[in-house]
Amino acid sequence: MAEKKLSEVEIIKENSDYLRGSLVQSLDNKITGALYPDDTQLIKFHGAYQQTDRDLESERKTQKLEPLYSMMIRIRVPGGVATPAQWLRMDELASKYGNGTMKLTTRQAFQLHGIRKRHLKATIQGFNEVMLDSIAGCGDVNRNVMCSPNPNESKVHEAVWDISRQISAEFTPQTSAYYEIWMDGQPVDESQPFTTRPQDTAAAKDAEPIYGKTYLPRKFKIAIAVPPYNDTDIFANDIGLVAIEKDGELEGFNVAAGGGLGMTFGMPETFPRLADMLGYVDKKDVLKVCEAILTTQRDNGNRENRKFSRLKYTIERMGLEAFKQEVERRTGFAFQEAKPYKFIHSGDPLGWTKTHDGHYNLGLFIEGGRIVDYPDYPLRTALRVLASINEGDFRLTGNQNLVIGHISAEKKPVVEAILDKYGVLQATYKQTALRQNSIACVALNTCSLAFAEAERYLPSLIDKIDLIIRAHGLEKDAINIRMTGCPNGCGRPYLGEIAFIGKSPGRYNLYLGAAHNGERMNKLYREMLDEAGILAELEPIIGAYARERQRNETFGDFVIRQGYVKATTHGTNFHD
Ligand code: SRM
Ligand code: SF4
Repeated sequence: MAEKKLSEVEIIKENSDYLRGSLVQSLDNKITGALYPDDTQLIKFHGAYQQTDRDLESERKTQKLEPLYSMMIRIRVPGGVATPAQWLRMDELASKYGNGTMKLTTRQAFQLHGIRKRHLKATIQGFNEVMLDSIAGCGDVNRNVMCSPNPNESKVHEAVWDISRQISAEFTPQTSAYYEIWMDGQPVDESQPFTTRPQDTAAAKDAEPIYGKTYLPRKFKIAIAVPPYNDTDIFANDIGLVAIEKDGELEGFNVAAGGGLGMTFGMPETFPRLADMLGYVDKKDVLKVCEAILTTQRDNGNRENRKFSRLKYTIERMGLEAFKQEVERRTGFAFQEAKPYKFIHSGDPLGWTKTHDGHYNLGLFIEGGRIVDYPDYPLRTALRVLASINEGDFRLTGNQNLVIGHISAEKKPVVEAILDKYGVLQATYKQTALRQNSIACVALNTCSLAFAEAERYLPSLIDKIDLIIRAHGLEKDAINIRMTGCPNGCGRPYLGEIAFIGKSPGRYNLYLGAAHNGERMNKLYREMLDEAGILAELEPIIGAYARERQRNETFGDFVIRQGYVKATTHGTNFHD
């Protein structure tokens, strides 16, 4: 039988000497703003992407200049909790080296855009000083581990946050390349148990006991949610963990595997897919189970064609039962039957909530996750001022929002006064529930894969949809609405009750009918709509929803009951 041909990225990883490649030379090369081609793959494992400013593409071409290269860097925040000092540092770096904005991502991480190659090292050193890192921000490894961003809401939330950081530490690459290249070999503060640090014993140096030399076949994602909120959209992940509690304490997890959302237009053999439930495990076994799933994917995932490398395709190929048995063989124990749980919503609770230890959390709506000073709304300044009083912490949510967490009763009025002064509270409270439940991926001008706008366009489209929503008295009805600039799924559009996926500039496919709680994907309703087409299609459906919905019926359920679309019951029938 002919030997299978490995994909190019596999060869690059194999030859990279544990992710070093020629990155040092690439960074030193002053003739171009770009990296050498192989290094553009390797730098992802260090958390960065080489990008170009797509707005300037034709202008630069006319001027016979190379594209305006810059780097995006993704900074991991396991479980999403950042300190005020970390927030202030990110804010500072955004101005000093970036484009003056921060992006809160759909996976509870920070992104900085527009960093010149020559400033990348200083940027990385800058956030490392405050115990943040970007290793495994991107690349064929386990990514930022998500969990409910309210650790102090209950004891269960606290325990879950702790486990998310343990999982993150367990699957952080061990190579010392990151520290060698960016930190001149300096380890970070070892007193911090959950931050990454190089393995300093000779034996451990550059061995990757979990990943091996070529890491995983593709990216890998883990998220945890605490019912009734599925605010991390766990079913979109390679591993989704549902926290199960007993008498107010965390008992264990229902474990789901094989979620992933990317697909390619015109290739129906690619499809978004939600994770399948494997069963329940006690909390003491959860790391072992995660490792068994991850290594099963490591050893069985497709390394020839990256379009089919994600765990979802491995499971489809192996069959769910065979996959489950292989995971059980690796752990040495069987899954128990999944325990009952109920998700009601995949959005974030906004406004004030009280924590189990007598403090307060404040959920803020951040449109598109972008922290920037708008001409009439100094959001970034407000959050900088707030961080400087050094109270509580800054929690990034999986819906691109922000929770100001763990505020004492004494400081609550101070926090409120600052946010009120800059209009941040009003910017959360005045919105329709539809807008509060919106997500848009970055798309243009930095994402090289975007076919259409998303983050820069969705707000103005929602202005128009809001008119319809208000006309029908639906301003308090939470409907998940999501937009991405391509079908890769970064804004988890397949889990939007209403979703737009960019096909070409100004044209979108419209998808309807996902479950409000993230347990069912949507389905294609109309193709290639421009704005007028979108509004014309949505107006009658929203009107019908206002008039004809049943008690407590969500928009996603309504459009299926009324036959606008068929329910998607599995990734394999998404395209039907
Ligand atoms: Fe993503 C690639 C942005 C969450 C699926 N994603 C990209 C790149 C790096 C484009 C590229 O490869 O050149 C985007 C960078 C744009 C930019 O300029 O910043 C990008 N993805 C994002 C973020 C920033 C979107 C956002 O607006 O928040 C999110 C960063 C998350 C993080 O902090 O780690 C982001 N991406 C997601 C999610 C949602 C999630 O994980 O919950 C998905 C769908 C879930 C999944 O993985 O299946 C997602 N991104 C993809 C894919 C398709 C993967 C696939 O299996 O087909 C790509 C393309 C690829 O990997 O080939 C991609
Ligand atoms: Fe880019 Fe597509 Fe991801 Fe949007 S969904 S950030 S356009 S890759």
